[in-house]
Amino acid sequence: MPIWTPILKSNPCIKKHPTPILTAEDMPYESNLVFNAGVAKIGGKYVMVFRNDYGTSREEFEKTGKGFTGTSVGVAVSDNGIDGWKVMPKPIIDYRRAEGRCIIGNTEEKYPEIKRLYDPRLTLIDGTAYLCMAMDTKHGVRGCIAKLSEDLNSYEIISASVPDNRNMVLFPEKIGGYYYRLERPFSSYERSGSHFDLWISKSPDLKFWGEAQLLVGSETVPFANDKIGPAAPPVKTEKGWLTLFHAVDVDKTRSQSEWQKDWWKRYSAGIMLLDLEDPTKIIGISKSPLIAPELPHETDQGFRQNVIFPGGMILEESGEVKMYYGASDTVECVATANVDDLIRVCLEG
Ligand code: BMA
Repeated sequence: MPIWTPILKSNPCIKKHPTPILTAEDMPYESNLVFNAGVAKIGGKYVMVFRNDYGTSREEFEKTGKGFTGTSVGVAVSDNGIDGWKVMPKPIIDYRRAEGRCIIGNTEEKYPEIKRLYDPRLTLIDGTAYLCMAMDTKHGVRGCIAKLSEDLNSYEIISASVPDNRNMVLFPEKIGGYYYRLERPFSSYERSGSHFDLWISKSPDLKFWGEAQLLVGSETVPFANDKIGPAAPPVKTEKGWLTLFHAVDVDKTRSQSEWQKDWWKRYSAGIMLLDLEDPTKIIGISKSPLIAPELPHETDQGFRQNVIFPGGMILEESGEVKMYYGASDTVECVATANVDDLIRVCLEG
């Protein structure tokens, strides 16, 4: 890999689990890459909903340029949120590229334009589990919200944004009578390049969304020179809503043609604290990365390199926070930290 400058390091309060916690080897069905999962605690168990790309490998991709033949969304359950993940025998969604449609997942009647659903985030609201997913359609990328069935076997889409929008996450409860979500539209017409920002909007019923506001502009994040976006659904603390975001910097030492040929982006994660009563107000935001790509499976071994993409965050009663992230678009990992340290990082920058 090229040497990236500046070198980014995770905040010292972060403890990374040394090895990935879920990989293609754990799958009972076709799988090459298991990553970008959403995680929530449901009925005392840890439920992980993950993305699974299949049909090629990095070696084959590099040699022949042959891409993946499908993307599915699967579910795994664990007692402790770290190991012992039991993967459910079938995915809940399965998109086959050759057929151009989902062969599992009952969505086509309502949304005939769907091509692919991926990067699930999971939020429990009043006992119901909701998935937010990126939804590729024939006319652009949409962000959708779906209800996950209690048996974790099926889902029903209840709303979808206009294109282009992605990386939606829901807050786990209503605030002042409204549901809130963080989202990342791709505002590429007025802003050249991919300087995409993080937005917030609200809804009375999870279907109709409005009063959208810019929450964080990508130019204000010192460790992003490209786009940013929401990561895991926020968790409630005494001091405010704690939420991760991803931040992308590109290797500006390389020419545009080199960028197009190779992978030239680096993804790290930051964290911020939002006002409990008015989450459109930022109380504090980290000025340096909270989680940066450092371990071999984060920097060198995967399908992509230097990608940390968090999708799940759980605050335990002990004050430990588990943060789940896809690494290198290849494996799923976890890091932990103490909630007070995370709040301090937001307040001190
Ligand atoms: C984003 C999404 C993610 C992916 C990341 C890094 O734009 O496509 O699914 O993990 O890029 O490749």
